[in-house]
Amino acid sequence: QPVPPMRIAFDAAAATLSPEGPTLTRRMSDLEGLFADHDAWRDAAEGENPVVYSVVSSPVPEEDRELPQSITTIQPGTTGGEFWMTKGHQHPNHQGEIYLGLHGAGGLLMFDGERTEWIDMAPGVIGYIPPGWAHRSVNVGDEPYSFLAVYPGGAGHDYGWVLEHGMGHRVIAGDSGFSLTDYTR
Ligand code: S6P
Ligand code: ZN
Repeated sequence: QPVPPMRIAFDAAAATLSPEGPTLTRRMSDLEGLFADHDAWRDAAEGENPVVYSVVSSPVPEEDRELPQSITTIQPGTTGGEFWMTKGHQHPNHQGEIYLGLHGAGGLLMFDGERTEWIDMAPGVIGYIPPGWAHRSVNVGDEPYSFLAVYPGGAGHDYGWVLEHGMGHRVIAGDSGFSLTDYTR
């Protein structure tokens, strides 16, 4: 059942969509297997269990031929020296997607199974994710990082692919910003 044409108010500064559809919140306990330092992850998950990121969606459904949108906000932080990030996923039927940076300093890490690409994301930057590239977002700053995603409704989310293959590199906090290290699972 396609949705009717609709007006969606988009507040880039507040990182909100209105009207709002489903909202997703991921806490540290939802992120098992992401961070290289498993003990640091478990301490954080069993301790304060902070919200690491949240995703608000417009009411456009994730259905074939629809074009949903969502805003992801990743809180600033590190676990075991790794910057906070999204789980990351592959679209099972290999469809493209765009991200538009809204607030803060982040990065778009992409991996096609062999090659890694990194795009510095800031307000006004569009990151293009081609079909077949798994993608993960990382907050490399000290304030919340937000971006708008626009993606094919039938794209789906394969999280297992990333747990199995990794993302090629990890994003590590350093004295001056961040660095990408080779992947060690
Ligand atoms: C959906 C799009 C984003 C992510 C969101 C959370 O195709 O790429 O809306 O779902 O950034 O990331 P993840 O990896 O937990 O779904
Ligand atoms: Zn996606």
